[in-house]
Amino acid sequence: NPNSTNTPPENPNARTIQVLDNLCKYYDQMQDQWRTLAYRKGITTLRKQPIKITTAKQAAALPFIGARLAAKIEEIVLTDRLRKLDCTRTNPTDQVLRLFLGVYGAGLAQANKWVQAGHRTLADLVASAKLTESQEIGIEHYDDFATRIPRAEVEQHGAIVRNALRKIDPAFQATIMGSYRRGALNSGDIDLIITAPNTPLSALRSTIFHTLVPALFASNFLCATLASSWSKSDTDTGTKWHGASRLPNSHVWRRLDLLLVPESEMGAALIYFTGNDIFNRSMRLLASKKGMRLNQRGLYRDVIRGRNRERINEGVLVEGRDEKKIFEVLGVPWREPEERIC
Ligand code: DCP
Ligand code: MG
Ligand code: MN
Repeated sequence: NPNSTNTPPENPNARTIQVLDNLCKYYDQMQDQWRTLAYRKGITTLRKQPIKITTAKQAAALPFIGARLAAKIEEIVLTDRLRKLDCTRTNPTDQVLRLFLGVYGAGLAQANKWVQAGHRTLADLVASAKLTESQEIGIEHYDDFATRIPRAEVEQHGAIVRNALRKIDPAFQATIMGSYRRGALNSGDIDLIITAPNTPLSALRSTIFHTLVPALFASNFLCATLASSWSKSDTDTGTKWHGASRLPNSHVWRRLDLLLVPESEMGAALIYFTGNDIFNRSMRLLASKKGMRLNQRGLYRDVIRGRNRERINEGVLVEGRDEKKIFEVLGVPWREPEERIC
């Protein structure tokens, strides 16, 4: 979580932020996006304060801090803890749900089903739940995938992919994205964009899925495919590969995500894959308020929406190639990747 890495201990509200960040992480694990967003915004506000905020009244006067969050801030200052956090740590159903949500590919619906079916441990799932192959791998390497990856190791994984690519076609480029591009000291996974000049998606797809991925399996760098949009059909436009990789001499499996991007869509893909997810959501919302649409392929104008903001047409592509230009057209001042933490 970017919040935890960004608050120096000398910040007057460091302890309050630390405790709130733990609650925020809990909501994030529970996939409660609404509360996660609210807490991230409140934490960002608190981090900017030059003095220690000690009372609920003081806190409630600040932007993005409502009455309930303000009360929690006062509670932390007074008691050095948060009862809500203590509860979430001891509630057994929550604990099991969080455990199951940590399995690769398991969403809230799946995790809830497992809880409803009476499963309480990963061993229960292995013994008696019907699992997909990816879920089996997710359980087998549960601890590996839950461990943050140091920045230097993210770079090593990136370098191995780059070296393999260079041997296949020197024109291909791999760029490390996600939390790494935002400057994080450690990452949950390794996110790579792969592109090549003047190369249509179909050619990118065939090089990556036909040559690169098999070569990296053969060298024992890749250890598993968890999700892949590769299919034999040439009309298929899938662009992602999710799996696991490991460094030579290491037994720890890391999550690796590849995204294939034609040059003409690089700008939009850079924005999407840099994140963070909340920043992306706010950019998309802004686009839709301006009659535009932003997705991982481009920024579109003349988008017509119905009563409930549902989209009626595709819109006309304005910009896909240039990251800075997309900010400009949207009327958003440029933000360095390090500043895209909401
Ligand atoms: N993304 C998004 N919405 C999602 C998932 C991802 O917008 N539901 C985008 C923003 C993310 C980027 O893709 O920053 C990479 O996704 P990750 O899940 O790998 O997240 P991060 O790299 O940001 O964090 P972590 O260090 O946990 O991997
Ligand atoms: Mg990531
Ligand atoms: Mn990822």
